[in-house]
Amino acid sequence: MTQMMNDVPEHPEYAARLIEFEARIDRGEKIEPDDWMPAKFRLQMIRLIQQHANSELIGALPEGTWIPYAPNLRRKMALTAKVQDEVGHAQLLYRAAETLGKPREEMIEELINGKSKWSNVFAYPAETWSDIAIIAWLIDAAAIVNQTIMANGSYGPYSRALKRICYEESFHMKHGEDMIITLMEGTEAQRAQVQDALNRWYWPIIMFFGPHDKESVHTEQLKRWGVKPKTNDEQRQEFLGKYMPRIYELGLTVPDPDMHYDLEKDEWVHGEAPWQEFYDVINGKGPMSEERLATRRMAYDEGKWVREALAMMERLPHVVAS
Ligand code: FAQ
Repeated sequence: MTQMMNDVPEHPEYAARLIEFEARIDRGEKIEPDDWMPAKFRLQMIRLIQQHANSELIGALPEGTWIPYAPNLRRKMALTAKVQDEVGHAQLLYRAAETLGKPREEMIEELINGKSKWSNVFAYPAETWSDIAIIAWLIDAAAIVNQTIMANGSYGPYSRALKRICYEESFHMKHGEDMIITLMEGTEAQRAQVQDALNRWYWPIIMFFGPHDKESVHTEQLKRWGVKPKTNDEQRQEFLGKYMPRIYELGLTVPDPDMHYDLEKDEWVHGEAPWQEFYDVINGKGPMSEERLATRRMAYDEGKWVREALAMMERLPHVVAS
């Protein structure tokens, strides 16, 4: 399917249609599934939304593993609801990608066969309960910064899915912040555990926003087509501007000797992230990459009978009706 879509020839009146398409984007109009769009736009949107959907699905795993170990019933219920939301986000996003013509089944198969990407942050282990607090606070915060920006993008179904997702992510982030505050108000050992978790998650979160603009492959085109209103570096800056003060206020530090606030530039300056590690991780060589995919594969195999039963019901509508 992907190969076939790559080979789609552009329409003979391509140049004129492209001018009208870009003019619509400049006027702030949304592009809808039945509208004309360049084949490259369609492929970019499928790539982007598919990767995002994969990330929500895989992103449920580090937190899901901790549900049995939550310290009390209130935390357990909140974490269960959050994990359920993340899986729901994946379903919304696969649905948005399907509007562009790629079947969900194909996307799931590409995910479990390691052929498509998912966010770097979920290829790391969640070692302690404080990791769960950092994920819910800072990874959700980073996701909100990114998704609030992308929700203003030009593809209608993706933009609308993101608006809904952002409401739920805001709850998650508040829940994460509450967990962090509770731990920071606790014992010395609890504070040390949070700092240790932040030390391990800091660089993956810095790299969550993607490579620097000068290294980014897709930003220029995505920006031109109104899909990505702000660049990777601009999004990273927005995150640092909002959350570095909060990190310091809570008495935490980051493992980055170059981190400082530049008064002249009026922005936070961070050190160079371990970018080779980033490229290894997004190409399937993260510490938990294999294990995450193995878990998804197992869930896919165990769900086979449900998919088969649903397919059979679709073929026999009178059975459902009776
Ligand atoms: N991880 O040229 P660019 C969440 C890849 S949802 C992995 O800058 P682009 C919710 C990129 O795909 C998290 N790969 O490309 C949650 C490209 O590879 P390709 C996911 C990355 O597309 C919270 C190559 O590097 N969010 O967290 C990453 O503009 C808590 C070159 O990069 C989204 O997907 C990365 N971090 O990428 C769930 C939002 N960054 O395709 C559970 C939508 C870059 O050429 C618990 N996506 N790559 O092989 C975006 O906003 C953008 O795609 C970026 C940048 C920011 C990911």
